[in-house]
Amino acid sequence: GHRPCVVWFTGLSGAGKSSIANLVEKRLHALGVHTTLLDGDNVRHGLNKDLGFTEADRVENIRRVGEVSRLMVNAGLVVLVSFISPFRSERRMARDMVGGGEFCEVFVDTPLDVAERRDVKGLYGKARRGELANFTGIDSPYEVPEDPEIHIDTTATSPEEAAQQVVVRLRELGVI
Ligand code: GGZ
Repeated sequence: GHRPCVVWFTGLSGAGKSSIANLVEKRLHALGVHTTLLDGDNVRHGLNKDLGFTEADRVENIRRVGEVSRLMVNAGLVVLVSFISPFRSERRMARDMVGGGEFCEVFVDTPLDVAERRDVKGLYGKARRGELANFTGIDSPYEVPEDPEIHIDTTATSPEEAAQQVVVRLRELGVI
């Protein structure tokens, strides 16, 4: 069995949040845990397609994701959430919405220079050339989590190892 909760991944664009969240989901499925995954791909193209990347839109993005997460936790799921969620105040808002006992924050810690060097989608390049405004880490802030339940240093940890660390921690927290 398992206890419903939200596992909230935060970090820069290209930090590896979605890769790790997907691997965690596979491992949880193998353990018979019912999960759902919310990320930019399935939320920003649907529910939140009216929102961009201004500060106000990011806050509204996270507010809606927090509300949906709460509904899904109440439906009994382990909800994996993967958004940059750059502001401490909005992560706090999401935690308060869901209820602190059901919220597990995972900081996917990839230094800006590492994410920028990878630049898988070419977005950092565009931001540096001025073709993309308000890009997190370039001309929009990322506030580092102060007290996350899980802190992953991706410069020292493979995605598989990171997923394993999350699963171990969820076991320690009594989620699974
Ligand atoms: C940051 C942006 C931007 C700007 C487009 N700033 O690497 P990706 O492509 O797949 O992840 C990024 C994603 C971020 O959306 P989130 O909903 O996670 O952001 S937030 O929590 O701050 O609301 C990136 C892409 O969208 N992207 N423009 N200006 N990332």
